Amino acid sequence: METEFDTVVSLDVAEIRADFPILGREINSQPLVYLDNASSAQRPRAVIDAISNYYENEHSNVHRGVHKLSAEATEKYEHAREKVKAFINAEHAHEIIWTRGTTEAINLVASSFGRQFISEGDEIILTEMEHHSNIVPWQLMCEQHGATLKVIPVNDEGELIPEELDKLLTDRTKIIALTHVSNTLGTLNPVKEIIREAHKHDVPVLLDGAQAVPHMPVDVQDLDVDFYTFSGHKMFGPTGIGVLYGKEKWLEQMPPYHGGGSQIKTVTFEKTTYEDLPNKFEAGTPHIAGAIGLEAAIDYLHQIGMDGISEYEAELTGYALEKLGEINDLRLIGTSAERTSVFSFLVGDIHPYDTGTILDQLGIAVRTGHHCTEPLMNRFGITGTVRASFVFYNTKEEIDKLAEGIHKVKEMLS
Ligand code: C6P
Repeated sequence: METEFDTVVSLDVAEIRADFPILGREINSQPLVYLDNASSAQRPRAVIDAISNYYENEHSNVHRGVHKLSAEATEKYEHAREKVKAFINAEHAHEIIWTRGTTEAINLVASSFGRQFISEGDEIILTEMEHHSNIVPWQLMCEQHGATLKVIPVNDEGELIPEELDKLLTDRTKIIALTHVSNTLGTLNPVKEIIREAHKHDVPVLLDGAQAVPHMPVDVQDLDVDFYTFSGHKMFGPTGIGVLYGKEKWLEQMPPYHGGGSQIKTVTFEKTTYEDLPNKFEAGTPHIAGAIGLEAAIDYLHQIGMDGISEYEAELTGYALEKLGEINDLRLIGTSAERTSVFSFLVGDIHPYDTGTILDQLGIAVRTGHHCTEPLMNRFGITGTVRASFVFYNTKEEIDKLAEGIHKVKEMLS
């Protein structure tokens, strides 16, 4: 199915870079080479302007006032929800729940789905490559209800071992939660196949889409996924805003996560009744500017075209693989053929922090450490890596600078 987000255009990267004010900065007297996008991407001027325009001209609380400003703010806030619905091709706008980010979205599902559907002896399936945000909420829920976690292992390339899923699925399996793309390995998981398999057993699937949504078109109906989560700040939008998509049939059955204003039909000291979706899950004054900023980010992505973005990033990925592959002693952690533009690596026996610190002196921002995936680090027998992650405003010249930087690190520390 064609959507308004399919337009393929060839990317004018110089023009795109000019849209991101921060990319013009110098760090340590060097032009900034920002390769920490998987942690948090930068914002284009359009997003910054949408947020300041909202605060300068349009702010009021939503869903509360009869006055014009409140009505306008409510309209904009709900318009942003419609925009997200179209962006991921959800069937209904009320299947889009605003959250603070991926972490809160997964906590919402673990807690609320858990209260409704999980009891002693039930099982939840995760994978070995999950971010802590897709482990800890399930652990907390399991402790509360007496359920257990089962884990799909990864192979040496950093890919899931699909046959293991069949072995782990039992009639006690209540949900499978896994990442669409690994934040550490860059692996793009075969999520459609996993969802199909899970549904054969009537088991719903939650996908953590934090590292997928900024890079490729996502269609939740085509995936037939039950829950999908992502964060605004990784997709060029504001921090503090994120999305939980859930199929209506699940969200309808799940109890509220937070309690408070704006989510209720009636309150007495004896009993509270709740609003319909999505309000049931949105207690309290929400991050209105965040939703409006996220809409501006989606418009920006739309303008470039998600297909064009993934094509360009695939080209950058190929180039980075070639350049990093030429460096002796560089060990890539995560070598799946199905991958995105996230690269975790070690250089000889040099500590990742030392590599990251020297790269920073050269103006190159990378992330170092366990990337909130400690179980995955244990799987590879390491404590951390250096991670460079690219998006559509990065260039081949920046990949060359990274490679030169790594050579300098080797000269200084080997
Ligand atoms: N990963 C990284 O550097 P929040 O913090 O809620 O926006 O996103 C959490 C999260 C969940 N799942 C995945 C796959 C993620 O990558 C992240 C965030 C950052 O890799 C910060 S730890």
